[in-house]
Amino acid sequence: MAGDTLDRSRDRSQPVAKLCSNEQLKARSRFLRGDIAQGLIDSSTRAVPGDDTLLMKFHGIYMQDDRDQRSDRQRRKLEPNYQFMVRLRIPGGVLSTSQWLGLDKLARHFAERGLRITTRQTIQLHGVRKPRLRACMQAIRDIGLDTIAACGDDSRGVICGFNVQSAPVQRQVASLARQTSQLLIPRTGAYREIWYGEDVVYKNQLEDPDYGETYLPRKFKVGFALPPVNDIDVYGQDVGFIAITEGDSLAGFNVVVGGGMGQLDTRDDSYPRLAEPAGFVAAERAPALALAIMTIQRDYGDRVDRHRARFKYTLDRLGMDSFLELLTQRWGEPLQPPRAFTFTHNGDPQGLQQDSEGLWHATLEIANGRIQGALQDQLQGFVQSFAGYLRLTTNQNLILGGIEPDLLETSQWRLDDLGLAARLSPSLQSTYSLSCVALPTCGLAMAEAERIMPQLLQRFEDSKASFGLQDIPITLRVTGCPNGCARPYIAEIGLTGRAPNLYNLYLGGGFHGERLNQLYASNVSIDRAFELLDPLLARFAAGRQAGEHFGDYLIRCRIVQAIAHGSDPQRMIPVLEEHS
Ligand code: SRM
Ligand code: SF4
Repeated sequence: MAGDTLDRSRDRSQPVAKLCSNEQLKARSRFLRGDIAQGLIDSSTRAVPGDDTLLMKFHGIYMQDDRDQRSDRQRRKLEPNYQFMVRLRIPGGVLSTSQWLGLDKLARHFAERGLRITTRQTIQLHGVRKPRLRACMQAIRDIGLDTIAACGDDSRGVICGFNVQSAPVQRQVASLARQTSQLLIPRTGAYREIWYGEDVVYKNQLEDPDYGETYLPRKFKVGFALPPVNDIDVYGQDVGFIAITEGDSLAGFNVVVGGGMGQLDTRDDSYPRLAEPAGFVAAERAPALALAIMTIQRDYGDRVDRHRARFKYTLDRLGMDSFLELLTQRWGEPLQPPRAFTFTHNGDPQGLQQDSEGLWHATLEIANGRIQGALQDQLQGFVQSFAGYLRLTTNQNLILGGIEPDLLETSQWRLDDLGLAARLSPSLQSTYSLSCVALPTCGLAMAEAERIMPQLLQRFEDSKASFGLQDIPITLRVTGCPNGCARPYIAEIGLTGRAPNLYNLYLGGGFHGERLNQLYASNVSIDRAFELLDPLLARFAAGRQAGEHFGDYLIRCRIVQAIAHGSDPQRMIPVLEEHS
């Protein structure tokens, strides 16, 4: 077992005095307790103190305020409209119908803006108020779910792709994703103590042995993909497991390491990076391997400069060879060489799919993952007498899974009756488009994303159609800031917010999520972005080779330069045709 050979000591080369403030806070938090419990009962404010907002992230909770109301409330000398975003932990995104109905109920009761499916296939509730937070967390527990480590410097929600070709392999991989999540979550009793009111005794060093008192230097993300579908963007994960099958059984996983999207536009030494192959591991050992890699990041990650703390930077600093040596020491043997596989796309399946055991799965398109108003009611109505299960996708859609063949027709009628049937056949382009939450809740947003996506998508579809490209999927992703929550740097077209209605335009990502895009123009309005895109779409329509994707065309014609898995920021200087 990898866990037996782990060196649990933090890298002592980083002097405590120099550690960034988050590190000091974690160290004195008594395993994530801080003063959260006291802050919750302070009725003089709807906020919690600054330190506790950071610690609450480990519990899956973010303090936010409604940014649409900020200046008005400031003028009226009112405190910001503080509220909390609660992010659930749903490894692999699978929910039972009763869990769905439970979430639906508690979203109506505790939150505003319904349910939000995220790009890591979980649910977020926005707008929960402080006096009701504890009751909300208990209601989540009562439906068999939790929010532990959904945010914070720990292993985040473990994601798992979806592939109907082999149902047994799908089940096995999904189960390993759940096991990995279970193995990597913090063990601290703080969560049960604060939210459930349990009497848990603070156990000092033994409370969270795999993490230690300062947890990880930064968030850590693990995902499982099932080729030929790269729906989870496995190269964007800190650790990605790519299922390798032999016939109808799972042989194991190729392991890729060091992916990540977030960057700061103000720092040249911050960059998105694609994960690189590290080797192959037998299926049942994947969770332990994820833990072994996580402990390398725990011990070697940068705890002084938080902006360089993600595992991708640790890996670049150590070098792949040294990382593999370290891993061999902790793992007890080298990983086997990676095996052959192919990815063909990275979106969700459209409409109805039948799996290898005959069960049907219906993908419902959920624009930007937001489920509220009439849609929330329609889904509630459907799920009330649905015999299958629900699967959230990393493209923010909802799959009605496990429909028995003899119930398919009835399910289709019911979808039709409830006004949901059109969601089975969304436009091709919407299947390949993604945006992050951004305004009004995200405190880091500099521009709109979710709220402008419907108009932007329509405009892009019109543009494509005017060049006869309506049947060609192009991955399009929009985020409200450079953090990249909709993984924009892997898209063929990425727009990342810089200021109200100003975006950086990135072009040339790989359609299968295998290549980063390049900065093509900075600080452009949406109108200007279309002025730049239209001539490129026209050239693509005229000069496209059979089956060629937009991103590949831009590379072939040297409109942008290819960067593969590389991470060298010097190589990110684009070959610009035009600057704005
Ligand atoms: Fe994210 C921070 C929303 C997936 C990179 N992300 C945030 C926060 C919590 C803002 C904050 O720190 O105050 C956003 C909350 C907005 C809101 O109002 O709900 C936020 N991130 C989201 C979600 C909800 C986007 C969505 O529209 O679905 C996704 C929730 C995932 C989940 O269920 O766990 C989400 N975030 C991602 C992804 C995609 C992924 O993981 O596959 C990324 C890029 C991959 C990566 O991590 O490199 C991502 N989020 C970030 C970053 C940049 C991290 C970095 O390395 O620099 C931040 C900022 C930070 O951590 O400092 C961030
Ligand atoms: Fe917020 Fe930026 Fe993430 Fe969008 S990309 S949700 S604006 S942090």
